[in-house]
Amino acid sequence: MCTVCGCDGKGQTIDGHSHHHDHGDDGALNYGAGEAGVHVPGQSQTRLIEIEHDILSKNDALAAENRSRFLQQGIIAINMMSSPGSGKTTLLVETLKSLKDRPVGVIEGDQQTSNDADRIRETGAPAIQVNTGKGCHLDAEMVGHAMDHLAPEQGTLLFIENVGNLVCPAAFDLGETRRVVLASVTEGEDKPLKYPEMFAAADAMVVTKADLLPHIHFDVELLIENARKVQPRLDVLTTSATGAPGITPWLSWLNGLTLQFQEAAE
Ligand SMILES: Nc1nc2c(ncn2[C@@H]2O[C@H](COP(=O)(O)OP(=O)(O)OP(=O)(O)O)[C@@H](O)[C@H]2O)c(=O)[nH]1
Ligand SMILES: [Mg+2]
Repeated sequence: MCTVCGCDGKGQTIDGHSHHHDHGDDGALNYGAGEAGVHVPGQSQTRLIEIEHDILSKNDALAAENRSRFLQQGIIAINMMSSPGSGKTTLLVETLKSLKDRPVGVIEGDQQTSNDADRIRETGAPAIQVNTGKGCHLDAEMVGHAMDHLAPEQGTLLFIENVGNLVCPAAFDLGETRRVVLASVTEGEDKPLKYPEMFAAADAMVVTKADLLPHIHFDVELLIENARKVQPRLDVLTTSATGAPGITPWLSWLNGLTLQFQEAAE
């Protein structure tokens, strides 16, 4: 029996009240065990599924609009996601410095401040900041509005830096061409297992801050192994935006993607 709430470990209390958590073999209280995969006090699992379906279906319709707009304009849109401080903006700044010969644009998502868009504009690249307030992720509508303001030219390589968060951005399709998750070497090898939705939804993982490897205990191979447990086809690019090994693997990946799209358009 659960010593915290008195339930029988299968979601039933001894007085018959239903709970939305289960107990795993490891004894963890699992609030994601219900049909909705999430717990909100006072809401049934059925209601939560209805709410999620309602929100995500509206988002999916707007994401489809973004996707066809990207296709029509030959725009490659990269949705970049990670926990706060993994190095998204720093990687983008270094990337943009290397991509002076092609049209680029950046949509920056943060709860508050224009710090990141300011950093991007210093490279000369056009950027628009989206502040989500209490929101913890970008959604397709925000990206559509940002596109209206940014008005990227035909063939733009568009980077979308999502709000620093390893959970919520994974659920929201933005209409992007590819999803990229960043994982820095200071975060721990177990992040793909702890936040599987994010890694399962990604096309590529950029391992960042690899210049720090000589100074810390971190097993890159174990991180990759864990990530491929949740997404076996994940591309992996190990980088540092501030030292060795540099960002060449990431730039090559972007080039490969561009060639793929150019060939498909011909
Ligand atoms: N050593 C090292 N530090 C880095 C590297 N990339 C970023 N940093 C540092 O990590 C910190 C966070 O970097 P940001 O690029 O702002 O991270 P972010 O993911 O954009 O952060 P949020 O937008 O707040 O989620 C800064 O102090 C950077 O200087 C790297 O390759 N190596
Ligand atoms: Mg940033």
